[in-house]
Amino acid sequence: MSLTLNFLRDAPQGNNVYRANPVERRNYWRILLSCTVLLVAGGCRPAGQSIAETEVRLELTPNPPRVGTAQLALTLTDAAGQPLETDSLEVEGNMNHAGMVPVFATLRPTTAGRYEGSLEFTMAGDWFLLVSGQLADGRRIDQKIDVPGVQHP
Ligand SMILES: [Cu+2]
Repeated sequence: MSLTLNFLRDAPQGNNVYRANPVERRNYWRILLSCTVLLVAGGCRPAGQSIAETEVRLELTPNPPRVGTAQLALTLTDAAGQPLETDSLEVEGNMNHAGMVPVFATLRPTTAGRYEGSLEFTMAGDWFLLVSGQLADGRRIDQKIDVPGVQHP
């Protein structure tokens, strides 16, 4: 653990940070369900509102990424820079071509708003990661992070 953290701290700042984009949600059942729960709790936010306010930063080790096991460190904050906390985040890794078997990872919180785990890049090329989770207040996290140019080992 400490080895990984040291490696991340020593990495050049800004050079291994990947930006995320909100994912358009197509699962209306879940929207309906979460809105129902929120209505019971006293209010329903428009679907997607929270997603635009989310700031996601991903650090990958090694950097640049290459085929094999990658350490993921993801920080999740709101528009005001406050950490967003949840028990776990799910990551699905996929590539920009058809017929690829996706890979999965579960990220666990280390400090407030920071989540870590590992993922297996199974092929060189352009990848993207779909990050999903649910905050304690019911808001969902659905973000896409492009990870282009995963190198041969
Ligand atoms: Cu592939």
